[in-house]
Amino acid sequence: MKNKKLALYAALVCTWLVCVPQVALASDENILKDPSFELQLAPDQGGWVLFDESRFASDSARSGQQSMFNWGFSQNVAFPPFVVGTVSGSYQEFPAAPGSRWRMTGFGVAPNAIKGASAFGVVQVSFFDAAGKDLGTVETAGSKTAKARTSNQVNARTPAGKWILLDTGIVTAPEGTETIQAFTLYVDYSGSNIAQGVYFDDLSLCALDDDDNGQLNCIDNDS
Ligand SMILES: [Ca+2]
Repeated sequence: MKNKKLALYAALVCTWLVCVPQVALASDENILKDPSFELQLAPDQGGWVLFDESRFASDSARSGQQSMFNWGFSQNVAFPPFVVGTVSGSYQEFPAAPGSRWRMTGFGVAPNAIKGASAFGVVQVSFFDAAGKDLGTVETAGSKTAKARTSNQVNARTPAGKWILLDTGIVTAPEGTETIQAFTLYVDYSGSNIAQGVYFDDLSLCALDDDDNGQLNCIDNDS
Protein backbone atom coordinates (compact mmCIF):
# COMPACT_ATOMS: atom_id res chain seq x y z
CA MET A 1 0.00 0.00 0.00
CA LYS A 2 2.82 2.35 0.85
CA ASN A 3 4.37 1.79 -2.54
CA LYS A 4 1.06 2.55 -4.21
CA LYS A 5 0.81 5.81 -2.32
CA LEU A 6 4.33 6.72 -3.30
CA ALA A 7 3.57 5.94 -6.91
CA LEU A 8 0.47 8.12 -6.80
CA TYR A 9 2.41 10.93 -5.21
CA ALA A 10 5.09 10.67 -7.88
CA ALA A 11 2.46 10.73 -10.61
CA LEU A 12 0.88 13.88 -9.17
CA VAL A 13 4.24 15.61 -8.94
CA CYS A 14 5.08 14.68 -12.52
CA THR A 15 1.71 15.93 -13.72
CA TRP A 16 2.26 19.21 -11.92
CA LEU A 17 5.75 19.57 -13.35
CA VAL A 18 4.53 18.84 -16.85
CA CYS A 19 1.79 21.43 -16.48
CA VAL A 20 4.06 24.21 -15.26
CA PRO A 21 5.64 25.08 -18.62
CA GLN A 22 2.23 25.30 -20.30
CA VAL A 23 0.85 27.60 -17.62
CA ALA A 24 3.95 29.74 -17.83
CA LEU A 25 3.48 30.16 -21.57
CA ALA A 26 -0.09 31.33 -21.33
CA SER A 27 -1.87 34.13 -19.58
CA ASP A 28 -4.05 33.32 -16.60
CA GLU A 29 -7.15 33.82 -18.68
CA ASN A 30 -6.19 31.69 -21.65
CA ILE A 31 -8.55 28.70 -21.68
CA LEU A 32 -6.96 26.86 -24.63
CA LYS A 33 -5.39 23.49 -23.91
CA ASP A 34 -1.87 23.12 -25.25
CA PRO A 35 -1.80 26.64 -26.78
CA SER A 36 1.83 26.19 -27.85
CA PHE A 37 1.31 22.67 -29.29
CA GLU A 38 4.09 21.18 -27.17
CA LEU A 39 1.91 18.48 -25.58
CA GLN A 40 0.03 17.27 -28.65
CA LEU A 41 -2.94 16.24 -26.53
CA ALA A 42 -5.56 14.01 -28.14
CA PRO A 43 -8.99 15.57 -28.75
CA ASP A 44 -10.52 13.45 -25.99
CA GLN A 45 -8.00 15.04 -23.62
CA GLY A 46 -9.13 18.51 -24.66
CA GLY A 47 -6.48 18.85 -27.36
CA TRP A 48 -6.71 20.24 -30.86
CA VAL A 49 -8.98 18.66 -33.46
CA LEU A 50 -7.16 18.63 -36.78
CA PHE A 51 -8.83 18.58 -40.20
CA ASP A 52 -7.72 18.39 -43.81
CA GLU A 53 -4.04 19.15 -44.40
CA SER A 54 -2.94 19.81 -40.82
CA ARG A 55 -0.27 18.45 -38.53
CA PHE A 56 1.74 19.18 -35.43
CA ALA A 57 5.09 20.46 -36.69
CA SER A 58 8.60 20.39 -35.26
CA ASP A 59 10.29 22.18 -38.17
CA SER A 60 9.17 25.65 -37.11
CA ALA A 61 8.20 26.99 -33.68
CA ARG A 62 7.87 30.43 -32.12
CA SER A 63 8.23 28.92 -28.65
CA GLY A 64 9.26 25.47 -27.52
CA GLN A 65 9.76 22.86 -30.19
CA GLN A 66 6.33 22.47 -31.77
CA SER A 67 3.72 24.41 -33.70
CA MET A 68 0.63 23.73 -35.82
CA PHE A 69 1.03 23.61 -39.61
CA ASN A 70 -2.03 24.05 -41.84
CA TRP A 71 -1.37 23.82 -45.55
CA GLY A 72 -2.93 23.09 -48.90
CA PHE A 73 -2.54 22.72 -52.62
CA SER A 74 -4.73 24.81 -54.89
CA GLN A 75 -4.82 24.39 -58.62
CA ASN A 76 -6.62 25.60 -61.69
CA VAL A 77 -8.82 23.10 -63.51
CA ALA A 78 -10.41 23.23 -66.95
CA PHE A 79 -13.98 22.88 -65.69
CA PRO A 80 -16.18 24.69 -63.16
CA PRO A 81 -15.36 25.89 -60.57
CA PHE A 82 -11.99 26.26 -62.39
CA VAL A 83 -10.09 26.59 -59.11
CA VAL A 84 -9.98 23.85 -56.49
CA GLY A 85 -8.73 24.77 -53.06
CA THR A 86 -8.22 23.85 -49.47
CA VAL A 87 -9.49 24.83 -46.05
CA SER A 88 -7.25 23.21 -43.45
CA GLY A 89 -7.09 23.84 -39.76
CA SER A 90 -7.45 22.88 -36.13
CA TYR A 91 -9.87 23.89 -33.39
CA GLN A 92 -10.99 23.52 -29.79
CA GLU A 93 -14.53 23.95 -28.43
CA PHE A 94 -15.77 25.40 -25.13
CA PRO A 95 -19.13 26.29 -23.54
CA ALA A 96 -20.14 29.91 -24.14
CA ALA A 97 -23.11 32.04 -23.09
CA PRO A 98 -25.03 34.57 -25.21
CA GLY A 99 -23.57 38.03 -24.76
CA SER A 100 -20.21 36.73 -23.54
CA ARG A 101 -17.19 38.51 -25.00
CA TRP A 102 -14.07 36.81 -26.29
CA ARG A 103 -10.76 37.56 -27.92
CA MET A 104 -8.48 35.15 -29.75
CA THR A 105 -4.85 35.86 -30.57
CA GLY A 106 -1.92 33.87 -31.85
CA PHE A 107 1.13 34.05 -34.05
CA GLY A 108 1.51 32.87 -37.64
CA VAL A 109 4.33 32.55 -40.12
CA ALA A 110 4.74 31.41 -43.71
CA PRO A 111 8.14 29.78 -44.29
CA ASN A 112 8.03 30.89 -47.90
CA ALA A 113 6.11 33.89 -49.16
CA ILE A 114 2.49 32.94 -49.84
CA LYS A 115 1.64 32.97 -53.56
CA GLY A 116 -1.74 34.15 -54.78
CA ALA A 117 -4.30 36.66 -53.57
CA SER A 118 -6.73 34.03 -52.30
CA ALA A 119 -4.42 32.25 -49.92
CA PHE A 120 -4.07 33.16 -46.25
CA GLY A 121 -3.78 31.95 -42.68
CA VAL A 122 -5.92 33.31 -39.83
CA VAL A 123 -7.20 32.55 -36.37
CA GLN A 124 -10.97 32.57 -36.06
CA VAL A 125 -13.78 32.22 -33.52
CA SER A 126 -17.21 30.82 -34.36
CA PHE A 127 -20.32 30.45 -32.18
CA PHE A 128 -22.86 27.62 -32.39
CA ASP A 129 -26.28 26.90 -30.90
CA ALA A 130 -27.37 23.65 -29.24
CA ALA A 131 -28.16 22.14 -32.65
CA GLY A 132 -24.70 22.94 -33.95
CA LYS A 133 -25.83 25.80 -36.19
CA ASP A 134 -23.19 28.43 -36.96
CA LEU A 135 -24.58 31.64 -35.44
CA GLY A 136 -22.02 34.24 -36.44
CA THR A 137 -21.34 37.02 -33.97
CA VAL A 138 -23.17 40.08 -32.73
CA GLU A 139 -20.72 42.19 -34.68
CA THR A 140 -21.36 40.29 -37.91
CA ALA A 141 -25.15 40.11 -37.54
CA GLY A 142 -26.84 41.15 -40.74
CA SER A 143 -23.99 40.01 -42.91
CA LYS A 144 -24.78 37.13 -45.23
CA THR A 145 -21.18 36.12 -45.65
CA ALA A 146 -19.29 36.68 -42.40
CA LYS A 147 -20.43 33.99 -39.97
CA ALA A 148 -17.37 34.19 -37.81
CA ARG A 149 -14.76 36.65 -36.72
CA THR A 150 -11.38 36.17 -38.30
CA SER A 151 -8.11 37.87 -37.47
CA ASN A 152 -5.74 39.72 -39.75
CA GLN A 153 -3.95 37.42 -42.17
CA VAL A 154 -0.66 35.81 -42.99
CA ASN A 155 -0.82 36.29 -46.75
CA ALA A 156 1.13 37.25 -49.88
CA ARG A 157 2.05 40.61 -48.33
CA THR A 158 3.54 39.05 -45.18
CA PRO A 159 7.35 38.75 -45.21
CA ALA A 160 8.48 35.11 -45.38
CA GLY A 161 9.74 33.71 -42.12
CA LYS A 162 8.37 36.52 -39.94
CA TRP A 163 6.02 35.57 -37.08
CA ILE A 164 3.20 38.10 -36.93
CA LEU A 165 0.51 38.67 -34.30
CA LEU A 166 -2.97 37.50 -35.34
CA ASP A 167 -5.86 39.06 -33.40
CA THR A 168 -9.63 38.73 -33.77
CA GLY A 169 -10.31 41.73 -31.55
CA ILE A 170 -13.27 41.52 -29.16
CA VAL A 171 -16.06 39.23 -30.35
CA THR A 172 -19.54 38.99 -28.77
CA ALA A 173 -21.56 35.77 -28.71
CA PRO A 174 -25.04 36.15 -30.27
CA GLU A 175 -28.36 35.04 -28.86
CA GLY A 176 -28.70 31.27 -28.68
CA THR A 177 -24.98 30.59 -28.24
CA GLU A 178 -24.05 27.31 -26.57
CA THR A 179 -20.45 26.85 -27.66
CA ILE A 180 -17.47 28.71 -29.06
CA GLN A 181 -14.89 27.16 -31.38
CA ALA A 182 -11.41 28.64 -31.70
CA PHE A 183 -9.63 27.86 -34.97
CA THR A 184 -6.34 28.02 -36.74
CA LEU A 185 -7.13 28.10 -40.45
CA TYR A 186 -5.32 28.06 -43.76
CA VAL A 187 -7.46 28.87 -46.80
CA ASP A 188 -6.07 28.53 -50.33
CA TYR A 189 -8.05 29.14 -53.49
CA SER A 190 -5.13 30.81 -55.23
CA GLY A 191 -4.75 28.31 -58.06
CA SER A 192 -1.02 28.71 -57.55
CA ASN A 193 -0.31 25.01 -58.16
CA ILE A 194 2.10 24.75 -55.26
CA ALA A 195 1.85 23.29 -51.78
CA GLN A 196 2.01 26.14 -49.26
CA GLY A 197 0.80 26.90 -45.78
CA VAL A 198 1.11 28.68 -42.45
CA TYR A 199 2.54 27.69 -39.07
CA PHE A 200 0.72 28.78 -35.91
CA ASP A 201 2.02 28.99 -32.33
CA ASP A 202 1.32 30.60 -28.94
CA LEU A 203 -2.44 30.90 -29.25
CA SER A 204 -4.77 32.43 -26.70
CA LEU A 205 -8.54 32.44 -26.22
CA CYS A 206 -9.75 34.73 -23.45
CA ALA A 207 -13.20 35.25 -21.98
CA LEU A 208 -13.43 38.93 -21.10
CA ASP A 209 -15.01 40.36 -17.97
CA ASP A 210 -17.60 43.11 -18.35
CA ASP A 211 -15.08 45.79 -17.53
CA ASP A 212 -12.23 44.24 -19.50
CA ASN A 213 -11.34 46.08 -22.69
CA GLY A 214 -9.61 43.03 -24.09
CA GLN A 215 -6.13 44.43 -23.72
CA LEU A 216 -5.37 42.63 -20.49
CA ASN A 217 -3.47 39.38 -20.37
CA CYS A 218 -4.84 38.10 -23.63
CA ILE A 219 -1.73 38.35 -25.74
CA ASP A 220 1.09 36.00 -24.88
CA ASN A 221 4.11 38.12 -25.74
CA ASP A 222 6.48 36.53 -23.29
CA SER A 223 7.12 33.17 -24.88
CA1 LIG B 1 5.27 25.98 -29.55
